[in-house]
Amino acid sequence: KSEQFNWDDYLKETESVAAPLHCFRQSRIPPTNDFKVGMKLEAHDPRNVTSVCIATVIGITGARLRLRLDGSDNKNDFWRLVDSSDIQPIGTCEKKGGMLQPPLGFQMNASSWPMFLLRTLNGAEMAPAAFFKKEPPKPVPNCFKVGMKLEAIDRKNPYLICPATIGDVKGDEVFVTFDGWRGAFDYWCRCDSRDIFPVGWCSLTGDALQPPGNNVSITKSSAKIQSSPSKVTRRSMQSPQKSAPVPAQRGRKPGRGKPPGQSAV
Ligand code: MLY
Repeated sequence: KSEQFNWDDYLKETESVAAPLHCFRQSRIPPTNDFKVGMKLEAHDPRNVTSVCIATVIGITGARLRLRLDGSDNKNDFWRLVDSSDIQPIGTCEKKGGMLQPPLGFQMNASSWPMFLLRTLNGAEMAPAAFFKKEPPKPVPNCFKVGMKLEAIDRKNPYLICPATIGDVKGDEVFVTFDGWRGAFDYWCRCDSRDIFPVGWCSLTGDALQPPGNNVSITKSSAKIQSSPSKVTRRSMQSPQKSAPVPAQRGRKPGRGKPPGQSAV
């Protein structure tokens, strides 16, 4: 793809607005990521959240860390923001009177855990406490509105952050729909989820923002399309939206022109 994704153009094309910053549980200025690959820290086991384990930084992406629990396999890596409350410096668990646990799926015999832990921490490069940033406060109340745009983690491919639209709002929850995908990746989450970000987040953090998929018409109005040749090209790669433009968009999700069909993976 030669054409680079640009939020300003895209918001105009889709006649939509970005969800305001204060809706998100994210810092207005993204935290700096000082971590280095190989550093160790403590992390809550995503598959067993009450246990605190040793994790190693396997990769750095924007304000996020790719983490792997020591003693676990390489199939269960997970990603955390540097200001996530799920991660902390080594020593925190013990200071609080807790015990470090083997990860779910510990590859060795459980009885070898104490020795494994000792060996793991011996000579380890521990991430300094100053690298961990304070988690931002929860936004209250839920101020998202249907149709607002955002950047969201694809939970099925959690290394990906993608352009998304609020498809529904219920109480403290929002329905995150992925632009250009037929619904297979959409999910409900709390409005204070750390998996959703304001428009522009990736460009500020240096994380990679995926372009929208091309499986769903991204435009709201066919009248608009004729005004710009570049948009005709974009649209021609997609199945055309047959319905006439509906100003009120009742019962339709803006930016998602088609009802759910077969899912595109
Ligand atoms: N199944 C695809 C990835 C799809 C990603 C969809 N997201 C961006 C909403 C693959 O494995 O290539």
